[in-house]
Parts: sequence; structure tokens; C-alpha cells
Amino acid sequence: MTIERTFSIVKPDAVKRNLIGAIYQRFENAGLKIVAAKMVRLNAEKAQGFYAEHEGKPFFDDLVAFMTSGPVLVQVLEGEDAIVRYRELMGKTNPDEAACGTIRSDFALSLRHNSVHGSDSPESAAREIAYFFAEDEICPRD
Ligand code: IDP
Repeated sequence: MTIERTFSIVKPDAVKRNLIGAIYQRFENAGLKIVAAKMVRLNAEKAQGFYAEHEGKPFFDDLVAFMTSGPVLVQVLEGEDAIVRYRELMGKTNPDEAACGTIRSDFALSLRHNSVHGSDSPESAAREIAYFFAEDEICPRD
């Protein structure tokens, strides 16, 4: 058993549709504890830096436009095998391919407007957490 931290975003499409509470409920129901959270409005530079690995891909500019189109909630989730378990809880990137009962299957609108982000590896989690949170903004939980 490994207690891990992973990084999560409730994306603009979900915030706009008042789904913050419903999505946070999914985290808590799965036993993932929220140890840091804040609402932010990304600017283009911040969004481009976050998604730097996708720079040059055909969907990059639209992805940045989407992620800067309204406020997002960013949070750090902690729990046993949190990185893989949260990816499973989100479901596949494309909601049409996401398993029933996953967040993306239930809430996402499209491949781009897919409601949530989650780190895909321990290295990404460490980078993404540090991209948004100072160490003293993360509150260890019992
Ligand atoms: P992930 O969010 O499931 O890790 P990534 O491949 O890292 O998926 O893609 C980042 C985000 O870019 C996706 O969540 C989605 O919002 C958007 N995206 C990925 N592929 C496409 C595409 O082919 N068209 C439009 N948007 C895409």
C-alpha cells in the first residue's frame, strides 16, 4: 500500500454547470482526501505551461482557449494508490469511451470539454502539484 498525492482540476465546463460539489463527492466517496484546493482563473501562459507536452498538437490552441474560458478548481488528492485510482475514477479522456459510472462518462460533454484532469504518473503529479501549490498550502490529513 502506497499513500500518494495526485493533482486534479475541475475544468471550466464542469464549474460552469455547477458540478463542483458532485465531483468533489466522487473524490470523497472513493476515499480520496482533498489536502489542498483553490479556485483559479488560468491565463494563456499558465495553461500553455501546464500542457507543454501537447504543444504543437492540432488541439493545443483550442485546449488552452478552453482551459482559460472560466474559473477552474485545482486540488491535491491524497490516498492509497491515488494516482492510478483517480485516473480510473475519471475514466478515459474521451467520454464516449469512458466506463459507466466514471466522472467523465457521467459529466463530460466531449473529448475537449471533459470536466476533469488528473495526473498520469508520479512524475507528472509532483510537477503539477508544484505548478499550482506551495508546500505550505497543502494540509496533511489524518
Ligand atoms: P488526459 O486529460 O486524459 O490525461 P491528455 O491526452 O493528456 O488526456 O489530453 C489533455 C486534454 O486535452 C484532454 O483532457 C482533453 O481535454 C484535451 N484533448 C486531448 N486530445 C484531444 C483531441 O484529440 N481533441 C480535442 N481535445 C483533446
